[in-house]
Amino acid sequence: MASKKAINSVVLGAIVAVIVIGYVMMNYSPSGTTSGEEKSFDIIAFQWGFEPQFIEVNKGDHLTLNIATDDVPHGIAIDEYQINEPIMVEENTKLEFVADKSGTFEFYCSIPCGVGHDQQGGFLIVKDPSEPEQDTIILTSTKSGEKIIVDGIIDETWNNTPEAIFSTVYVHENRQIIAKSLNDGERIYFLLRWLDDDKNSDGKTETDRIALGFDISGNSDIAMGAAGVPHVTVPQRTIGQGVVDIWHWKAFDSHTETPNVIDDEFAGPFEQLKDHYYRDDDNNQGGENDLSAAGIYDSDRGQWIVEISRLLATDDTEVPEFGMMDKQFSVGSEYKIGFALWDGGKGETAGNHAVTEWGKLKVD
Ligand SMILES: [Ca+2]
Ligand SMILES: [Ca+2]
Ligand SMILES: [Ca+2]
Ligand SMILES: [Ca+2]
Ligand SMILES: [Cu+2]
Repeated sequence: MASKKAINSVVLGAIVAVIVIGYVMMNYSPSGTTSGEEKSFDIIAFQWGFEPQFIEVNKGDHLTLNIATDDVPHGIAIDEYQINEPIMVEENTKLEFVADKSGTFEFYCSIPCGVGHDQQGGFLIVKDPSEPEQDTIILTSTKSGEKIIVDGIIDETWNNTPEAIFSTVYVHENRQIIAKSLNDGERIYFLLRWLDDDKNSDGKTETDRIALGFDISGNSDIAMGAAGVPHVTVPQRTIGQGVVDIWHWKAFDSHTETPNVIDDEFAGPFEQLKDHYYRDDDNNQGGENDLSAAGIYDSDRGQWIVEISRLLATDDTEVPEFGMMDKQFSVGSEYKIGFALWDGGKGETAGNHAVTEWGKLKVD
């Protein structure tokens, strides 16, 4: 049922894309003036999410949202657009409005519908074509013969390694992750630092965490894609229709009650993730945990310092139905890299976290 819907929306999306492209071509003018396009989306609300979860349009577009529920009554609210409408069983809720404000706006369920209600949300992303796109952040993994010890202590070699700063853009904005990378032709190393004023690593609060994501399918919507994904039915690591390798470090792991843990994970498309969430150590569906990591909290500066390492190439290259499981790296190539960050002291867990856009990892 659900996959049929997904297919229908893909087909519909393709038809819409053809129409839109045709429309754009017919109306193309060198001056770049647009009066906004007609864009229509079919959205399914369910316990507890919306599909699709990310709707991306341009400022000035005339939007039609056709929304239906798959189970119980829900609502849809977008505060910044003063929208709040019920979605009743076997009825179509039709919303028409002009996307006249640019930015990323959360939409959420406005009718209590069960335990996952608070997590039921998505994002309307309104781009302003006249604003220049933000430059892609490039992190270069420098070739080095020096040995790096993965212990959370900054080795001498790191001091001579260039850094790249990734800023979070969704849910919690402008948190900065200072990243460096080295490789020795066999292993890749990352040094990650970020400011955080409390060390949440004793299991008494939600835990501090960081995750790296590497786009595998090439079409993952947003780095880690994940902002606001309902946790109850779907772990937070969805990435639209994409497939992502995820390296997920936790200051404290509540499953094993151990500090300083990294999971070697994998996330597939939204509809499939429910059944195929892969986590090496407690839900093994094949594959090895190929990651090593260590984090130390620097209380003088109020920052986390985490070192992570993995072989450039692992043995986990295939899982049935999904293809590649671990992203494979080789010297001389470029990859999409993104980050997610949780501050446990602020109660952040599951989909409540900060994510960056995709940046680029260049392995030299
Ligand atoms: Ca070290
Ligand atoms: Ca914290
Ligand atoms: Ca692996
Ligand atoms: Ca993996
Ligand atoms: Cu709901």
